[in-house]
Amino acid sequence: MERQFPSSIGYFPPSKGSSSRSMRSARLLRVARSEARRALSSSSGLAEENAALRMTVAALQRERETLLSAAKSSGVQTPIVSLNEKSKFVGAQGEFSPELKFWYPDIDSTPPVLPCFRLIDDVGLPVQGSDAAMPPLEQEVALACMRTMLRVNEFEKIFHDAQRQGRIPFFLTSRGEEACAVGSIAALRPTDWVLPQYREMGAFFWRGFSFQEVANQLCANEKDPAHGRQLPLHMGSKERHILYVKSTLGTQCPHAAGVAYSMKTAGSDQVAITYFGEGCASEGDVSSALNIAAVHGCPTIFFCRNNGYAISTNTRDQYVSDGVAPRGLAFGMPTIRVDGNDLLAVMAATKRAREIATTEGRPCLIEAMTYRIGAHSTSDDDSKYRTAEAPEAGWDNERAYWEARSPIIRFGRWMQALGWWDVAAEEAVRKQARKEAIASLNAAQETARPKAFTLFTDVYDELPWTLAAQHDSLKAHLKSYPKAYDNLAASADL
Ligand SMILES: Cc1ncc(C[n+]2csc(CCOP(=O)(O)OP(=O)(O)O)c2C)c(N)n1
Ligand SMILES: [Mg+2]
Repeated sequence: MERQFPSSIGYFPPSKGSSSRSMRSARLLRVARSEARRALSSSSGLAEENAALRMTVAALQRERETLLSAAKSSGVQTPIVSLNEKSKFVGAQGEFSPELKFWYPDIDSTPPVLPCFRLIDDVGLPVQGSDAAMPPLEQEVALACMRTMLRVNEFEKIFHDAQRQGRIPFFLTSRGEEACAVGSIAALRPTDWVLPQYREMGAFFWRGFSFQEVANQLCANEKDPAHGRQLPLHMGSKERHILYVKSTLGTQCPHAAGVAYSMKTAGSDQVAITYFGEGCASEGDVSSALNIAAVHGCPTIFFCRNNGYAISTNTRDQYVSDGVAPRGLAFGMPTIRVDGNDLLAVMAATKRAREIATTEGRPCLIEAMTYRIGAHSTSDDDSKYRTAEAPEAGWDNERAYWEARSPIIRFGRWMQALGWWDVAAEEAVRKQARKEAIASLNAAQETARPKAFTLFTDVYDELPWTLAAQHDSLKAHLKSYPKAYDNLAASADL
């Protein structure tokens, strides 16, 4: 079993002057961990794993309450949940901070290593000092975020397997990075423009894409609005204010500056958000986009998902700087680094970025630190290059370490502490999503292929002579070999 119990669960520093209390804490934690380990070792599925994790969280919470009341009665200021000393993300390591601070290059003197903003720790407990920046999140919105992350997760599992079975040609997952897309899109307005890279399924689902719509696109059937002419996952929707995914890395970024500029000149208060990976950030287009957006005060949110890898390239072969954030500062825009596996921090940072973009009329950069759990795509074998060592002792490998810190687990624990979430709720959402995903795959595969004539539509009002010649040639070809193209039987439409 790959999933491991987080060995570093809970950050309860020994409280000053109270060794017996800290010894009791340590003992309680040891017991909780061993209970959970026992449950996990006999676990055969997600429900058991979740139950085990939650058992420990409950123990941690009980202990936390005991510490709190002891501190209160003795009048001692006891740090309850300390900040994790340093982040261990592949792409940049620095201190964590609960302060929602965008660094202004024109005002602040910036530290050599930017801190990483987080509100909840690795076990989903609010970090000390997080109250001020905690976004006011209603239960309904929190539930919607959780459901969306889970639905992304389940949908992606089914379609990843479908690719392995040869049912679709290509797929990639956002496993482990769900909070980047969901936390940021939930902080924006439905009319703000989105210019995705390709790992932002959460943004599509949040904006109302159904499983069936995505399945139609993946299966390239006649219900796909792009008539199967795009690579799988390269979708978009004008009504939902999402521009099409483009394969040419980085091109979304200058477009985002342009879209935001047009919103500004039209007097609209819409903003544009563009997502890009740390690998994509090496494209010249990204630097051009950052500069032009800063110079022209375009209300653009540049959202960099730093997940440690660009296909097989580890970040240490991508840059030697402190991650990607310094580039925002260099081009003159307010910049923040955020724990991308903390949905609450991502949401708070994006909300603030939107405020800055609209009220100060300038772009912002958010560098969200995360980890790519899956392979780059189904065309990739990550066993060839993934770092074997975990960033902390006690873990099988790097991937296992990060899987245990997945945004779904962390946010789930945070919700559970509020009484908003439990194992049964999670299982119900997962089960329903799996059912829906399988049904959407089957329905999409049973739907007819696009008509052959759609190869020539939607770009030119009148076909140029070059395409007209290709049209005639295809028509003749299909007529000569009708049996070879039975799924293009509609050649008569040409
Ligand atoms: C201009 C361009 N160069 C190279 C590629 C091939 N390519 C596709 S994805 C990718 C890696 C991108 O990594 P990153 O931006 O970190 O995003 P991630 O896949 O990690 O989410 C590369 C090199 C491309 N699609 N476009
Ligand atoms: Mg990457």
